[in-house]
Amino acid sequence: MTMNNIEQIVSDALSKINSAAIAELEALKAEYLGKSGVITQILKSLSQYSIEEKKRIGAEANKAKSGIESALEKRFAALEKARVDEKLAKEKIDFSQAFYFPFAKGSLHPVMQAINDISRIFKALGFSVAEGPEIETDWYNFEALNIPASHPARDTQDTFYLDGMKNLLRTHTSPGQIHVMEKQKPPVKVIVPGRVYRNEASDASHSSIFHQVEGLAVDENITFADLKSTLASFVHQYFGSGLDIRFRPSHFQFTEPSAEMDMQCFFCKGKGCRVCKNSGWIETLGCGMVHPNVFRSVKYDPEKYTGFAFGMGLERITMLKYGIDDIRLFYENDLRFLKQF
Ligand code: 2NM
Repeated sequence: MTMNNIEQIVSDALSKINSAAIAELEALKAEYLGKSGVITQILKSLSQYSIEEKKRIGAEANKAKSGIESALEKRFAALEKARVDEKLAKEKIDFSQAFYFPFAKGSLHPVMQAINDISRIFKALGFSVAEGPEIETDWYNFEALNIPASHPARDTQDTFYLDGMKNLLRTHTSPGQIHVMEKQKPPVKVIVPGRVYRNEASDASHSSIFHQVEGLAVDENITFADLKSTLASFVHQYFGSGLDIRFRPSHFQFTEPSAEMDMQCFFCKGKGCRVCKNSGWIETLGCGMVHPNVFRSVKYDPEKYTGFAFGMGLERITMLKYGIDDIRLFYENDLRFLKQF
C-alpha cells in the first residue's frame, strides 16, 4: 500500500461523491468508510507492516478517512440546500399580484364609525366606554331608572318582552350605566354605546332596532355647568367648532331637571335652511341631572353625589351629519349606500 494508492483512492472517492445524487451518498459512505469499506480495510491491514510503514500508511489512511467524511458532508449539505431552494422557489408567492384580485375593500358600517368617533372624543374627555347586555330585566331597564310600573314607557306597545314579563330587550342603553354604577363607586365617567329595541312600526325616521350612546358622570359637586361644557366640547369636535348649543326644558324619569339640547345648524350656521327646517337649530340629544332615585337604586348617597347624564340616537345624528333622509337605509345593506362611508 503506497501513498500513491491512497491518493488515488481518495481522488476517485471525491469525484464519485461530487457527482453523486443525494440518495447515493449513503452507499458511497459504506463503500469507503463502512465496516468492509476501502479505507477501513487499509486501517485493518496495518498490522502486516513494519512500525515505520504503519505510522506512515496509518496517518495517510486517517487523513483519507476524514477527507472523504468531510466531502460526504459537504455534498450532502449542498444537495439538501439545492432541494430546499427549489421547493421554496416553487412555493413562492408574488404578493404584488395579490392586490389585483377583484375583492372590494370593506369598511365599517356608518353606525359603527359613529360609535368609534364619539368614543374617541369622550375618551379624550376622561370617559371610559362600557357595554351592557341587550337582554335585560325589568329592574335594570325600568325600575332602577325611576320608571315605575305605571309609567307609559313600560307600555307593551313599546317594549319587546321575552318570557312573560321578566326579561325584555332593552329599550335604551341606560341599564348599562346602572350595571356600571353597581360595580363602581364614584367618581364615574362612562359612555355606553349599543343597540336598543322598541316595539313600534318603522318608517323613514323610526326603526324597531336602532343604536344609542348614553353618557354619565357622577362625583361630588357635579353641576349642570359640567354637563354644558362636556356637551359643547363634544358638539365642537363632532359637528364643527364654533357651533352654539342651547337647552330647552324637557322630561325624563331618570333626570331632574331634564333638557333637550339643540345645536346651531352646522349646515347653514344658524341662518336657516332645509336641514334645520329654517329654524337655525337642530335637536341633538336629551340630557339632565341624574334623579336622586336612580342613585338610591345603586346605593349611592344622593346627598353626597350629583351627576349628569345624556343620551342620543346614533342613526339620528349620523343622518343629520350626512344628510340621510331615511333610517331604513342603515339596515338594508345596499352597497350603493354603504360605499359612501
Ligand atoms: C337620556 C336623557 C337623559 C340617562 C340617564 C342615565 C342614568 F343611568 F344615569 F340614569 N343614563 N342615561 C339619560 C338622561 C339618557 O337619553 C335621551
